[in-house]
Amino acid sequence: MQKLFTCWPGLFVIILTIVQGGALASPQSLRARYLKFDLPDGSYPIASATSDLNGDSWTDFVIGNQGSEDVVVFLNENGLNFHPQHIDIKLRVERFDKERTPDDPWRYITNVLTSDIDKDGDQDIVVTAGSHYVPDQGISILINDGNGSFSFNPRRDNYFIYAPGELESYPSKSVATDLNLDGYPDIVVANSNWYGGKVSVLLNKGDGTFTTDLHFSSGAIDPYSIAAANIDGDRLPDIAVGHGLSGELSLLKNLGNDSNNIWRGLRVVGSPIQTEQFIIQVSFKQIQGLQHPALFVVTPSANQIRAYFNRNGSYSNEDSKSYDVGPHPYEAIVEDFRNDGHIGLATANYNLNGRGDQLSILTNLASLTNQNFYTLPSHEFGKLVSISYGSKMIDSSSLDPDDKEPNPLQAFVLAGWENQSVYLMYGFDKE
Ligand SMILES: [Ca+2]
Ligand SMILES: [Ca+2]
Ligand SMILES: [Ca+2]
Ligand SMILES: [Ca+2]
Repeated sequence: MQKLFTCWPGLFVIILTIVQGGALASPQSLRARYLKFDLPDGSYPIASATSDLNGDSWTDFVIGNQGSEDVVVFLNENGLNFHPQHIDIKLRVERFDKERTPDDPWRYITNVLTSDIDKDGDQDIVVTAGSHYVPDQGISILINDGNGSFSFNPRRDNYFIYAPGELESYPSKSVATDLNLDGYPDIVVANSNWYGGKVSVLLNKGDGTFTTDLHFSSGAIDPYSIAAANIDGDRLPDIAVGHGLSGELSLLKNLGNDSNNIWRGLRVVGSPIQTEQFIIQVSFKQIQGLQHPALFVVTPSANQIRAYFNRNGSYSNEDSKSYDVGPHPYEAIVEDFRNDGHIGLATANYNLNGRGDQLSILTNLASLTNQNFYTLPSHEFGKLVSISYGSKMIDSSSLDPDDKEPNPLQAFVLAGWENQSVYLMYGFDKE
């Protein structure tokens, strides 16, 4: 069981120097409040997702623990209390009928996402897990019983990925999207691999189970991150893949169904874009005034996020823009944080060389205005690796009215890998 700490008055103020590039107007370091949830030793939270899991309109959140190979669902009670439920997805004992010894290699959870897999109206959880060293890698499905409790059967609800000819690959990120337009979300998995490049597709059979034997070229070496959106206006969702080792960004067109209604697969289109950086996350977002979604690419070592804009179904370096977001962004959220029609960008900045973990929020990408940094106190060297967003997450009615931000219910979930804690940051100062 976690302990819940309420940290008030929260964060102290640090004045940062203006980030390099000078494109942004006076970024500020301001104060936010946060709640901290300590996880058991050895958890190493690596991934997060937000969704209303029990239909009460309050945003709940999910944490995937890399070390302990379990998922923690935090149900949100009226924005005031968060009730953790641990779901163990360990496989080796079940699958090999033997006890795990301390020397046995673990699978590592790499990603969690929510999607209504069985189309019953409740958001389910898709867990991606694996490592270079074990054969048990792939996808675990946690089905929501409707009130935020999840059933998981290690024998029935695990799907293993063995891309043919792929040595030492492991699934790093996944995305859920309905590839064959049958109404059921399918899953596309990036298989990180320094010697090859494959994505695997799990087609949803419609009953919450999947076919697993579909693998496609990702277009470059080491597919690490993945996102889905329709980039060419043909109704079919397509796939973007960000590569780690090769730093290339590729697009996979969804070929749709044939005349017998059999899905035809994914095919790389065009040449990959070379970023020369490890691409840790890709995500699509439809932006006002643009016909097709923009593609946002996170490269931690570049200290920035790059957006690629779609022209006639393709993306290029020439039609892209960089946003300075502070040191070492590890994951980003692109969202209309103020519900005012303006898309913003928030990043979890990984504490590198003792510079402090930060949440960076830029509330208006178009005008490059209102950029603020919220830095965790120096004793919270969490190494933030994941960020998620909830628009109705915290009841901050007790805050000083002078401090209230435009959207007082919003909060960000930040996973602190190193100190095995999760932070909910909220209550952002007015600009
Ligand atoms: Ca809820
Ligand atoms: Ca469901
Ligand atoms: Ca489908
Ligand atoms: Ca398409």
